[in-house]
Amino acid sequence: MKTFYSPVHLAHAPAQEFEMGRMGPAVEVPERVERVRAEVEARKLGPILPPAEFPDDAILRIHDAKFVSFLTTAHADWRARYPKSTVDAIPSVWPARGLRISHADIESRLGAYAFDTATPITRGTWEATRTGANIVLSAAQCIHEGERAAFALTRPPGHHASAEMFGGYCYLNNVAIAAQWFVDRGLRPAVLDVDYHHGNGTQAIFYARGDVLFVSLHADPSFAYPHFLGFADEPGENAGEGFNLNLPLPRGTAWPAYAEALAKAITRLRDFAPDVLLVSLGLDTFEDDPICRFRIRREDYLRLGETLARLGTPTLFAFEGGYNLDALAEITANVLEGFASG
Ligand code: Q9C
Ligand code: ZN
Repeated sequence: MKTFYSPVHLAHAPAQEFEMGRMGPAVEVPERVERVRAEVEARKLGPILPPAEFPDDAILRIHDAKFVSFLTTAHADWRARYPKSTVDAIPSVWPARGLRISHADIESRLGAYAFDTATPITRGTWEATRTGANIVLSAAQCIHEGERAAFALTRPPGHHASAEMFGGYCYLNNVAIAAQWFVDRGLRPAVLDVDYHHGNGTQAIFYARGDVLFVSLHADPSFAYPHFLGFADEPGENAGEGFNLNLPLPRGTAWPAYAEALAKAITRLRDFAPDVLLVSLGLDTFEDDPICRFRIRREDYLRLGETLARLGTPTLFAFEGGYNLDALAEITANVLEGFASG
């Protein structure tokens, strides 16, 4: 399977994130993708290719134009506002209930567009994010041209970003952009999100639509990030009713229970019969992930890949979360290898 990759992601390297009441070390770091790239090479899983350039239109089919323009200048605006600051842009005030949304200055724009404090905007964030969209669209194009599968090795990740919100280490929703690109070519895509965290951005983008199915396996938001979306009672609305399926799981979930939920997801996917499957491939379900609480083991990721292959649908894998740097490359490659052999 082809892997699409660009070193431009290295430009997005936040040092710190604000969480648990303090500034702490960032976990969404460049080494994640560098390690996976090396493993794809070492295990000879296929060629590693640079992305093609795609115009902004594909992004603007999903994201609000003012939001995109905010992202392109946010870091420069932050520098202009705080010339002596040496830290990345992080919001510190939000238009919560009773307050008014304003986009007047960089502080109001950060508050209006962000939903957490863990997603800093650095000097290179936009460049890396924009290239990420090219990567996922290159993978989409290669599937459209007849490949059985492709791997978009992107960072920053995307599934927490909605039409006009960034957060959860995500700025643009890569998978949603690719799904819309397929819709615009007359295809019916489904998204399966296996990241530990609920893909609130992807769900929100397609919630009222029946032309894109969203299915997600994730830690129950009653104890896990993103806390405010991803519960079982979110079926979709209007034309989208019945086209959103959340399968929240308890802390400590290991492969047997995970495989049961996966079987439910697969049943729904089969019933929808998509032309193309987009997998939000988060690897933070791993037993030793530093910020998550599932117990999926190294060899289980081979089973995950094999199970997805049995659907027999052209499949785009888009890299999302996963933070154990010592295991990330192996478990990511296990999914791809399991798929290729399944
Ligand atoms: N104490 C992705 O995996 N903070 N984003 C979690 C846990 C933010 C995760 C708090 C996690 C974002 C793509
Ligand atoms: Zn995650």
